[in-house]
Amino acid sequence: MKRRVAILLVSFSILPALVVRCQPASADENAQRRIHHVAIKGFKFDPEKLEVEAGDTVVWTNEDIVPHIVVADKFKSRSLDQGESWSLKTKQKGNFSYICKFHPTMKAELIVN
Ligand SMILES: [Cu+2]
Repeated sequence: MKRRVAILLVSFSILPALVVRCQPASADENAQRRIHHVAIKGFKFDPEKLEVEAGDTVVWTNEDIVPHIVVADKFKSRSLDQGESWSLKTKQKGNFSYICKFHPTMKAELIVN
């Protein structure tokens, strides 16, 4: 009986280690590294200045209770309610200043290298 308990204990301690090793491969980690997040909260973009590589994706998420719209010369989101996100896959290199269409004092910059 004691031996059976010991075997159970050993298998329970090995199991989590095996589960951790079975996590998705590094390809997923690379994909995640190329997604950048901008929070919209307190009537500010956070970060206000973001540098990415061409081909990266930027995701804006509105955490305010009022809607916001991300607008630059080259891109524009739909109206984002609280909790909603909008993503942009960057193609063109350059510096893109953007604002919120509803609140033009909200200013930020996206730099695509
Ligand atoms: Cu706004």
